[in-house]
Amino acid sequence: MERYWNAEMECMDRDSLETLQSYRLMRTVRRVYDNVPLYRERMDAAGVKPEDIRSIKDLHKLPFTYKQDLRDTYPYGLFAVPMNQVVRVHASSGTTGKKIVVGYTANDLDMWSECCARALTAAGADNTDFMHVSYGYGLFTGGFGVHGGAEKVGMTVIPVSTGNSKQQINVLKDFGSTFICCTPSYALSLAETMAEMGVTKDDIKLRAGLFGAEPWTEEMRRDIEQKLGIKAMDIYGLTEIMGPGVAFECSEQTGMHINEDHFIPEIIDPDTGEVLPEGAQGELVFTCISKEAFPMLRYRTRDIVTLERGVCSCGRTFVKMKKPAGRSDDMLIIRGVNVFPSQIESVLLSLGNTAPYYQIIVDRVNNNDTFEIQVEISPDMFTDTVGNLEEQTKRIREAVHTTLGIQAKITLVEPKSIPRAEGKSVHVIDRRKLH
Ligand code: DLL
Repeated sequence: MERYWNAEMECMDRDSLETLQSYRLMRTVRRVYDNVPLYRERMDAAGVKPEDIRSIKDLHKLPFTYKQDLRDTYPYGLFAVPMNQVVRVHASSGTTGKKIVVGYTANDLDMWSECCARALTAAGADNTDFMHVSYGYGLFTGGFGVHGGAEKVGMTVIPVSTGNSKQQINVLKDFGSTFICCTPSYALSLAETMAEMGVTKDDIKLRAGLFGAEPWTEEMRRDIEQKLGIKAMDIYGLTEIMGPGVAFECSEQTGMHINEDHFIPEIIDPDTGEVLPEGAQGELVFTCISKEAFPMLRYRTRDIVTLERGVCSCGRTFVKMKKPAGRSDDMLIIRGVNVFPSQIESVLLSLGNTAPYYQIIVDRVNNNDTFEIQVEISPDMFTDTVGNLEEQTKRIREAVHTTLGIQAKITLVEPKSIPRAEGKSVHVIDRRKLH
């Protein structure tokens, strides 16, 4: 039987939900207009006053907010409460290496935990479960986000964080973890380590897991389920809106329910900004209607998705989003880390000695992302000694690692070997076939 954390909200009839959304939207718009200069300037420029927003039908009148706005107001310029009410910040990387920073009041953290508790309950968790959290604890929202939800549910939380897979397997075994949260690729990597250690799925008690933070396919789901002997569920979220728990899967597993009492989704044409009709694929835009410290209005997520309305067989009335079909910008997620081609470009350019031609080749081998950067050397370097070329390769490798925090294979290639583009350059070859 389907279980809910908060049946009153999760199964609310549409009319009541829209009334609640309208009320919360009006309140949020008034508050950000009064407290955040950027929203006030944007709304003034668009000729929209808080009193023009009387229901969710007026949402389209509000201007969009973009990732660039978070960079321009770095670090705290979009916060809507005084800093003495902010009890936590999180951050994620952006194109320039400068992070984007978000904040939470105590009420915001409670709401976040509530959203993650809904996700965990939908995945079958309860207070008898042991929750192994292998998302990173730190500025990344993954670890702390699901941790809060698990505590709310009353699970016994084991905050392992990332890394040291062998030790993770020992903890899984010895502490009796029944639930796990990590990226789907890390789940498979753990399965591989388990096999190397001679530990079988019968030696552990895991029964389910909640995976997200990166795109993953149905094939990957089956692989995880089979190798770990568990039920694998999807969870979606992004730093700017809250972190994990913005949307979550139910037993039907045909999309993720968006916590619509807190976040209003819209689908727009990424090129024109026009709101698209029900069922169309486009860019997902979110408006936060209950957050205090960091309520984003019409935030452009860049994720390309389809929304599906109608009552789900699980009984929830919240709209469902299909698994994201890609991003409308050029951000790559490699081993769970956000990577922008422009970051690599600036590393290469800052080191000199190479031509400004490079190609990023990403693939997935044995369920692990591979990441290669082919860099064209300048003609004068072509005649250089092998030792010098090796030295150059090492410098690039180290600089890329310092900037991105992940290792790349660096391959120097001959002058003119990278294809010159006639229109936009193609810097990324992503062979992972995730969609
Ligand atoms: O990845 C938050 C999170 C943590 C979600 C743990 C789920 C679990 P960011 O680092 O800001 O936040 O990255 C957000 O990751 O816009 C999507 O492109 C992608 N993403 C997140 N969840 C999923 C998912 C966290 N389930 C960006 N499926 C988002 C596909 C996902 N893509």
